[in-house]
Amino acid sequence: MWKGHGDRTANDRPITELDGFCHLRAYLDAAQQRELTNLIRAVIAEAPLYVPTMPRTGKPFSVRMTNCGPLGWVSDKAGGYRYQPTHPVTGAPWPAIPLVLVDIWSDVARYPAQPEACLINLYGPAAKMGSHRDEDEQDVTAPVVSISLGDDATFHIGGLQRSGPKRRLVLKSGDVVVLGGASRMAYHGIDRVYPGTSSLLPDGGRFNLTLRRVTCPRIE
Ligand code: MD3
Ligand code: FE
Repeated sequence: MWKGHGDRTANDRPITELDGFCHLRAYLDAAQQRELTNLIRAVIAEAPLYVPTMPRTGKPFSVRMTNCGPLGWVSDKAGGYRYQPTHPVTGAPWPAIPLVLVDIWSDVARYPAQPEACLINLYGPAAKMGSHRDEDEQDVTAPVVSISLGDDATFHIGGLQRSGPKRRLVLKSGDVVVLGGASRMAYHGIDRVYPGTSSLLPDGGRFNLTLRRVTCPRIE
C-alpha cells in the first residue's frame, strides 16, 4: 500500500511537521522586555537563583534557576526532578507569577486554565541545556510557553525519540515559543548562548521563562 503523507503518525513524522510548535519572533518590544526583566529581578530578590543538581549523580546544572507561581520545578541529587510549592534553599513559598506573564499565557496558550509554574533559567556565557523532554507535569495537554530575554541562543527541537532529526533555530530577546500538541513531548535543548548579542541584561546572559500547567484543572 502506498504510504501517503496523511498516513504518517506523529511517531514517524519529522520534527518540522510536529503540530503545535509556534515561534512568535519579537513578541515583546524593547520596552516590554525591560519591564519584564525588572519584574523577574523582583522575583529573584525574593526567591534567589540557585544551582540545581542532577538526580543520582549530583552533577550541577550549568544554568541557575528559580521559579514563581504556586509550584516550582526543582532538581537535586536526593529528590530528583519534581514540582514543589517552596524554594529548595530558603524554604519560602515561591512568589506569585507577574500578571504580565499570565496575560501572555492567556494570549498564546489556547488553554482554559491558568499556568501554575514559571521556571526561570539564567544562562551565563558557557551555559547550555542538554536534550531532554519535559515530562514532570501531570497535564501534558497544556502547552509550555517559553519567553527569551537577553543574549541570543541556539535552540534545538527533535522528535519523540532522542535519536531523531533535529531542527535548530536562534531564539532572541523578546521571542515567545509555544510548545503545544505533538511538540509538547519532543526532545529539545539549548546548544549555546552568544555573549554580547543583547544589551538588555547589564551583566549579559540569557533568561528563559517557561510557563507551565502542572496539574489537571478540575472541571467547573
Ligand atoms: C519543547 N528550557 O526549562 S525553552 C526547560 O531555553 C527548557 O531554557 C529551554 O527546555 C530554555 O525545560 C528551552 C523552549 C522549550 C520549553 C519547553 C519545551 C521547548 C520545549 C517542551 C517541549 C518541547
Ligand atoms: Fe525543557
